Amino acid sequence: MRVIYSEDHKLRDAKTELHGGLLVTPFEGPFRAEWILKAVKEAGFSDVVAPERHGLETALKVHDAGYLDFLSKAWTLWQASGAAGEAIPTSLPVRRATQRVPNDIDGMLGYYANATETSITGGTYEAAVASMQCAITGADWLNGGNRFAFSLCRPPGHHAGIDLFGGYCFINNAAVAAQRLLDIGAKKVAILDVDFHHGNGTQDITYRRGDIFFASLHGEPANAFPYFWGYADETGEGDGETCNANYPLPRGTAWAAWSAAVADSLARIKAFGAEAIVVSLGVDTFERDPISFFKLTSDDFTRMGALIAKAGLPVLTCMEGGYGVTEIGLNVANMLKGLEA
Ligand code: SP5
Ligand code: ZN
Repeated sequence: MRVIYSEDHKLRDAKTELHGGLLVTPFEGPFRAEWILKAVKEAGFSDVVAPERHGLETALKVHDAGYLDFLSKAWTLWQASGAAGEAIPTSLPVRRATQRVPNDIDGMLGYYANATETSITGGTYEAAVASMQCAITGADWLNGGNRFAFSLCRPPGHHAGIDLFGGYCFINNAAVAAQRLLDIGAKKVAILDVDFHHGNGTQDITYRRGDIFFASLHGEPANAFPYFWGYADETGEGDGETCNANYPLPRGTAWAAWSAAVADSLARIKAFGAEAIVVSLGVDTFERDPISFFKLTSDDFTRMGALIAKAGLPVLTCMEGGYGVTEIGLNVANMLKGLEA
């Protein structure tokens, strides 16, 4: 399995996350990619390469152009506004508000946010672009006839919508990878999101499309971030009708119920006719994750990989969440080992 990794993830090193009423050190930091890289190398995945450079051509097919432009200049505008800290959205265009992009950076931040825990900092955009390039390079590796690739994306992407950032995400790496697979020859692909949190950004991007099947297993929205997306009755619209499958699961969900849901999602993906699967891999389903409530063990991640591989399709794994404990590295390595077993 080829691993695609960029040192540029380190450019995303926010000092603040709004959590529990305080500005804390973010759960999503550079140490995550370092722990994961170390563990996958120790597990024998030694084919680690840097991503190819790519511009925004593919990203522009899944994101709004004004949004990407905003991301590219948000930090500069924020600094010019004289603010002392990192850029945090405060005013959002909620129910019945006028949906119009403000000129003021404080207003723009709210317009383009779907959550306010995530600060934008200097280097965030550059790191997000490098993360996206890892995803594209992984898609190209599959297109070269290889069955597996692991894009060690950081920052993660699955909460980034068409024109929305939040949940530690800015550019939707998995959606860009799926778009790339379509652009280079696939007719239909699937994104299987096994992060603890609903992939609301990915769902936003794919919801009206018939060429990408999106399945997400996650903490039930009534009790888990992102709260306002991820119910089972969100099944797709227009061309994407029936192409969206949500599996909201309760507190304490462990392997038995989790694996039954993933087996169902894989059957749907096969029936859809996907030619490849992009896995949004969050290991925040781990029993000791600090912000989540599932109960998967480290061995369950090996089983997860094996179960996904059994679908018989090429698999591009893109890194999403997983926090706090060094086992995030082991859990990722286990999933990749399970895929190859
Ligand atoms: C990529 C990814 O995993 N993003 C997750 C972003 C979650 N951010 C907000 C989480 C709020 C969680 N509150 C948990 C309370 C635990 N006691
Ligand atoms: Zn997550």
